[in-house]
Amino acid sequence: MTVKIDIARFKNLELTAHDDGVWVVTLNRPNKRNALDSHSIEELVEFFSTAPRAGVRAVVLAAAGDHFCAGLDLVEHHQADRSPAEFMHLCLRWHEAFNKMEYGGVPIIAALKGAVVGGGLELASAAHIRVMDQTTYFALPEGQRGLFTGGGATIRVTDLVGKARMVDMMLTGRVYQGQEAVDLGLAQYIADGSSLEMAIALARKAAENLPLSNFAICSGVSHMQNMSALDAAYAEAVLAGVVNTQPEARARLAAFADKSAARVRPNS
Ligand code: 1HE
Repeated sequence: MTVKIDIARFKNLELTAHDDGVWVVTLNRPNKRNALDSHSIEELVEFFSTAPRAGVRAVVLAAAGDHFCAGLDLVEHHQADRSPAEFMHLCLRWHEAFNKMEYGGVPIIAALKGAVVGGGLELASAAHIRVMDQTTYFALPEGQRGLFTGGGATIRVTDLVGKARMVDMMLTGRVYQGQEAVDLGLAQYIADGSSLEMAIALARKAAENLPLSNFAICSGVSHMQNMSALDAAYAEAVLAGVVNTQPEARARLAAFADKSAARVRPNS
């Protein structure tokens, strides 16, 4: 069953669908440096809950303006004067959105620029591939603001950079940028020019894969990381049983067998 995404319902996200099934989802509050207010989070939940059933082949997560995302909307948070329970429930909505991204089975490529900080880094780290440009920098300024991460940084950013670097980033507000950020794993690619262009090219490449293969890649790896090695091996075998016998793969296997398919070669 394919559901339809009603683009007109989205205000803080701008959605553009391309013919090849690649959707560009743009955070669209540049005047607020794309800070995530509660409405933006609800739109992320809505889009990423629906995308896996709407024929979306890959997503580029982009941003309007010079900065990817400034994290939690601190002004809304200040004005709302939330209770502990209210903020806990808000954080659970962030987790709902970011888990839908990480476990939804649709490849998400983040096109980063400028500030990727606080909850903005939590959002970026829920994508499957991160592309930065020369202006991009990463930080977790929560500690300096009297706050703590609430959108999954303790899990996903720690996964990317390791516990010691994560704690250092939070304690000291350390900023990472340039090639060092790639070397640490905060991004997988650094573009000389536009990160958006590179992200779209990567999304197009991913979108050429069969959707069921991408589903397995973009949900299975994350689920298996949460399991014991024994259970992960079992789940991998079951998933491979489904994916590797899909009828849609027959033509690709036939092309390999008759030598018409491209071979894997080193980069020239
Ligand atoms: C914002 C926000 C925001 C900008 N919430 N409104 N995140 C932070 O601690 C990052 C806070 N922001 C910054 O450090 C800077 O704004 C930036 C480095 C991102 C950009 O600097 P700049 O000089 O380009 O912009 P600006 O002048 O600081 O801000 C421009 C406007 O964006 C201004 O609004 P205006 O109406 O006065 O024009 C700012 O108020 C607004 N703005 N950032 C609200 N974050 C689930 S827990 C997650 C925990 C967190 O994410 S804590 C947040 C960490």
